[in-house]
Amino acid sequence: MKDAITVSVTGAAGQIGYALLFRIASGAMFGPDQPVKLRLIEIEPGMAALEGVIMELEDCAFPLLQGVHGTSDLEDGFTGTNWSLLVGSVPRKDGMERNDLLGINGKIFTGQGQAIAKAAASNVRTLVVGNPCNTNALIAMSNAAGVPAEQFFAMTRLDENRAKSQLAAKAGVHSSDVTNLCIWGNHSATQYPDFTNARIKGQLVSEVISDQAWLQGEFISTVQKRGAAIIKARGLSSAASAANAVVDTVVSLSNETPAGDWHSVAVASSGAYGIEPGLMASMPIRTEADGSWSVVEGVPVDEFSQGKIDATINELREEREAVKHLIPA
Ligand code: NAX
Repeated sequence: MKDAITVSVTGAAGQIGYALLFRIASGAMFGPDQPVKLRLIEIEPGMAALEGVIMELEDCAFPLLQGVHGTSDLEDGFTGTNWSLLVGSVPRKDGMERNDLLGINGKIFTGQGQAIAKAAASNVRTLVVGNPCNTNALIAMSNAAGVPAEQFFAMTRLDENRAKSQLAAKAGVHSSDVTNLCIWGNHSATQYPDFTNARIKGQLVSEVISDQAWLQGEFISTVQKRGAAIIKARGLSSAASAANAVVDTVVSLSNETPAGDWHSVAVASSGAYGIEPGLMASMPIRTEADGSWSVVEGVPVDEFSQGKIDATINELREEREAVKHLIPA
């Protein structure tokens, strides 16, 4: 039997938590022979609901689940963790400006970054889901003294999956036939789903879908606004698909990327593609068999794409400016 992987999840009693924890415990994230331990973190008002979630996890009698611990104490929650999944944050309310949200949620991620640095395993990887996830990840990373920047990520995989399914529907193929789909920049309405390099059954999308106006217009806006469309239809924000994207992200960061392909996740830029170093920006990423990752080099960026990338990177710069008081020099 392998040693268990410890996974900490914040906001564990929330919607995404409820769709995510059971998949981690069932083996969907780390495979059918990898035991896991869960450390679930909530704020005090969420602790009663978390007790219920823990009872349900126990009632599943999952063969791979070696322990569940619920807490509202950050250091306790991140003790010995190998993967910290930062899902919890405060939702945007009526009348709240974007900068208010950045400030309120930003403060959560300073404390979490510090606690991860203090309590987690040295190999801990952190994936931020709670919005605005790129900038929250930047704050957590900047406050986690001693934890290497390459161990922090923010999630754009839901956007990648949404883009793949839109292209597949247009081309009349299965979503698994769509590869090389990169989301550039911020997980927000400025994100750029790059159709110019995406492939359908190995062929460039433009060779399969001739409707350039759709690609440059409706395709991009459908992906950018999909979250809002789900809120409108369901009355609640996407949760099961978000949880699925968390599973996909961790799987892709833990296993070798198929030859020639890439996956999307926001990482701390080291200057590739002219993206300002330090910003947490989504890019095309490759993972090696040993779990190390790198930015895929040489992906062509045409004039149209560059304009879209500039806009989303600019938004990330503005977000960083709004929270600069939370980022230690
Ligand atoms: P919920 O409101 O259902 O759950 C959030 C949970 O977090 C609550 O139980 C709350 O008590 C807890 N929480 C709040 N502050 C906390 C803190 N400081 N420490 C620990 N727990 C805390 O939201 P849910 O639908 O689960 O969404 C969670 C986050 O994911 C939101 O910020 C949401 O915007 C974001 N999303 C990000 C996506 C992405 O692709 N990156 C897509 C889905 C989702 O919109």
